[in-house]
Amino acid sequence: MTDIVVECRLGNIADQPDVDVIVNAANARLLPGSGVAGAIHAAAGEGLAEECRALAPIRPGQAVITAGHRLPNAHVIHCLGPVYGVDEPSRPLLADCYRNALRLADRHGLASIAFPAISTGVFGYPIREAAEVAVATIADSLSLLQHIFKIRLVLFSPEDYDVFRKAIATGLPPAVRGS
Ligand code: AR6
Repeated sequence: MTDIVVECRLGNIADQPDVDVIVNAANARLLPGSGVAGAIHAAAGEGLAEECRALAPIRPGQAVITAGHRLPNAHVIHCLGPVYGVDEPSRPLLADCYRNALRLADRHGLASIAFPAISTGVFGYPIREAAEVAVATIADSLSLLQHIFKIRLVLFSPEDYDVFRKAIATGLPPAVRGS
């Protein structure tokens, strides 16, 4: 295990130029869509949707990797989060997204990764529960990672940022917490 930092940022997932890979809160068919997926595909250009076509469909909890195309990041990892109240049990499916994305990035030798709050928009997952699952899954995954040294959680609203910041403060040891 490297010395890993887990940090929280308020901002746009498609504007994280200093990380190797950003995570997309995708739909099963890996089409552009709205929210995170819309922002990532708009910034990446049509080449991303073309590359995605061969990898779709994906299942809830699954993660697949593509190039970043016109994004400043080398790669995008696409995760399908659970639709809250529909894809059950939702907690392990959401945890699978974070675990599988971290393992996939690490297997590709990537050093830094940024996640949005998967499933908490169109898919309706309550933000507090989602933050707890994200942080607990990251905490459980840390000892397995060989290459990743920076894990960033990117939140779109000050309220969501606050929720994730508190989840990090209670769910991770001080040595791992970034600013
Ligand atoms: N950067 C960071 N976070 C964002 C951004 C952004 N640019 N835009 C929205 N969020 P969502 P889901 C926040 O709906 O719930 C799409 O149509 C947002 O406030 O993007 O997993 C796909 O095609 C929320 O907290 O993802 C799928 O059909 C969180 O990111 C479906 O929505 C996730 O919101 C996926 O739904």
